[in-house]
Amino acid sequence: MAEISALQAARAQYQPKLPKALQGPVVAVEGKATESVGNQKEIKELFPNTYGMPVITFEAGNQPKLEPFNVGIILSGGQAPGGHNVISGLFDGVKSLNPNNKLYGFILGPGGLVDHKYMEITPELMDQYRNTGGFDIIGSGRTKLEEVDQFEKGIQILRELGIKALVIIGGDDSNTNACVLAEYYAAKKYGVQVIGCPKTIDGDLKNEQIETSFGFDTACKTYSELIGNIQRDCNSARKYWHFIKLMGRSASHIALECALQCQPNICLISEEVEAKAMSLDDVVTYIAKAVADRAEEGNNFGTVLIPEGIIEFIPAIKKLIAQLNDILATPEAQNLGRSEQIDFVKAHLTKDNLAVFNSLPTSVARQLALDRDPHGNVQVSLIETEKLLSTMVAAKLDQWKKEGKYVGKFGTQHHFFGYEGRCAAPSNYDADYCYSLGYNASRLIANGKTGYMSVIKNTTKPAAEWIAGGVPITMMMNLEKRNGKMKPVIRKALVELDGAPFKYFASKRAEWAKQTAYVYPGPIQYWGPSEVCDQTTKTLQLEQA
Ligand code: FBP
Repeated sequence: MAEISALQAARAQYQPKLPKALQGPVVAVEGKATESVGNQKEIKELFPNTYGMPVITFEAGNQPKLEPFNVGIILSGGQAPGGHNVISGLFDGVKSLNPNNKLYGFILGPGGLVDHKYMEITPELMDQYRNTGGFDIIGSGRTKLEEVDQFEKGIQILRELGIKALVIIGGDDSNTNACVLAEYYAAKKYGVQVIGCPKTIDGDLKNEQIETSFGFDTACKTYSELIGNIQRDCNSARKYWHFIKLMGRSASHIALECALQCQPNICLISEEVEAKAMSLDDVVTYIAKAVADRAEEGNNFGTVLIPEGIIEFIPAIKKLIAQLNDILATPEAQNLGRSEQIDFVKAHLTKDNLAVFNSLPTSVARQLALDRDPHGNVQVSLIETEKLLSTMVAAKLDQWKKEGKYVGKFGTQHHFFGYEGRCAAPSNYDADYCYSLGYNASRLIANGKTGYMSVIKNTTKPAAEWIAGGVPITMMMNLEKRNGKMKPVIRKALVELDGAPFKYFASKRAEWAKQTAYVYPGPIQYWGPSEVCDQTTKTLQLEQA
């Protein structure tokens, strides 16, 4: 066995908490028939076997005796703290139904199902990963499961291994694919159930039924510790403006939560930039003004939090990306080499979009025009927005200086926090939440459900009061344009500008910009007073208040 740290050894002994209802046998209580959040007619036609199913809540009851069965699990997409606990919860849940049940992990994401790469998760293996961060027990990947050929290859191995149900742990795109797979296997009467689990540090897989995606809590606490440390340094040396880009491909939930925890001088919120139709110059002016205002008071230092997806929310750039996506989806574009693709793209852009394209620094323009992930998303984590913005702010301040305005000194440091937080050891919240999600998935399987996502609600209360159940994935769907075509997808939850977390931030930000009101959250604690160890995110607290 690999050598482990003293903390990891102690943490391995932690027994995650379960909702009371899951602590014994359960019955599934069914609610009313459901509708999708949008495009009801189209989604119903696309998912005739899995549309309209009721929301399920588990209550204490009698679990009928089941024959032994096997389950498969897949980790899909970006890492998020707590993934191993979803697996341990599922493992323990499946074994509690019958000790002869087996759990198989497909290796390196959905590709493992298609390529028949798998391993059995034994009790010894499982014990090495309890309460640890990372997805390394079986690895993750971004292969998109959407072709009939992939589904058919999948059923071959599922049958060979006697797998009755497959659990897919993923974000909005991966759970959309889970639903498509559930529908296909139901339509073909293959007898294999598919269950999803809400994962993503981005926090954008949430809705009325899902309070939060797992990993958001730990990732935000990890970034907030780092931001707090930077703020102490910043307030000690008083000579730098720190530009800190934070992960979160589209939504700004991570940036907002870190702002609520750390009280930086500035935090940009992409959704607000879009709503106010701000240009890149407007964003730069907003930051430069705060820098100049602080300089007036002799404070030539500060912190700026930047959500990584911001570039896509600037309306002119958003329009450009939408056209780039359509152009890149054409067969002609796909057959070209990278440099030819840029010329092709430029030749097909409208005049307005071409002007925006040409106004961007070459590296940013290339990034927007070329690399997409397998789901067709721009890879915003590769765009150095923190440097782009600080360079533009410096230029704006120089211009104001020439016009006679006092702007002080502007020294900068740049940071990007993303990968630092995705594999952190799960906080108590994520450890318990994830274990419960996995355990709960075993109960959805035992109750014969397919096309459902495992959900745990009421999580601002003590774990015993958490509510366990399932939500039909079709309920969260609408049609959106992807890779040039309208596709059924789970609707992404962006920051709501009339929601409590943003409203609280908006009420405080002017004060935080001017004064130095930093908060230093410190590292995640696993043992100690409950108010230190067991707090949920500020976002969730404000949303549930
Ligand atoms: P998921 O949506 O798959 O959970 O991933 C989210 C994320 O961590 C984003 O925050 C980030 O933009 C992206 O993954 C980075 O992807 P990669 O790991 O492929 O570099």
